[in-house]
Amino acid sequence: MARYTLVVGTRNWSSWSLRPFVALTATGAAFETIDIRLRQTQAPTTREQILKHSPAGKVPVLKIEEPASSSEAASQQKTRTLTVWDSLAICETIAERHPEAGLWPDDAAARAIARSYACEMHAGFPDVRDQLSMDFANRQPLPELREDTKTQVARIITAWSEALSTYKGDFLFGRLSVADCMYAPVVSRFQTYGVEVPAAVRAYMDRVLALPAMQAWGIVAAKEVADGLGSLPAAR
Ligand SMILES: N[C@@H](CCC(=O)N[C@@H](CS)C(=O)NCC(=O)O)C(=O)O
Repeated sequence: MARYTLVVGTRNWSSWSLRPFVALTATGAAFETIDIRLRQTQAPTTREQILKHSPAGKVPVLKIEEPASSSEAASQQKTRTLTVWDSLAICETIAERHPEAGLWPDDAAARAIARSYACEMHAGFPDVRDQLSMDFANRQPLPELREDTKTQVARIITAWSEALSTYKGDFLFGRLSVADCMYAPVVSRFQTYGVEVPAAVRAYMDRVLALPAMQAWGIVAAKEVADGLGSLPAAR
């Protein structure tokens, strides 16, 4: 049996870390988390702490410890640890290792579109990240949005609406998929800043916010805020 350890950043801020946390929780597999405080400038700095887990120096990181292969075992190695970094790479790895969780749609065409959704989120929406930074446990007034931010917010709402009306399920592609995991931080951002959305999108957001992973994440984020950590927006 593999042993999973997910290394995450300050939960109130770390939008990238939330994505694989939602995916891994959805598989039902046991895992441990290591929480790293973002924005630590004194030793050990955030970067120094992350570098102990990943050469890329960014969270999230998934460590998978499992029995060594027969050739490795021949060289006396009983276990090996695979390190995976980048939120989308981790979600892909989780989906591949847990096909029973159905984290990609069964239908090939739907799967291609779901991948497009995930990648559009992964590579895009810089102004949403900048102006509506994740502040999971807090509620904030909506700032004056730049035109580019408004365009990106509108694109997200359209994309969600189209998927919900096409696939007619509780989540974007019917059951929970990597696409929902990738957008979970945006659900949190829209909730924090009270972004106005149509009723079907509001209902979708409520279902995402009710996921056990989102509830569990929120408890730790609220504790961070109460303890004085995570009270300034940082991660985008
Ligand atoms: N593309 C990466 C981005 C990860 C990223 O930027 N993570 C931020 C925190 S949310 C980080 O590790 N920052 C390091 C630092 O603050 O020193 C992913 O999807 O995982």
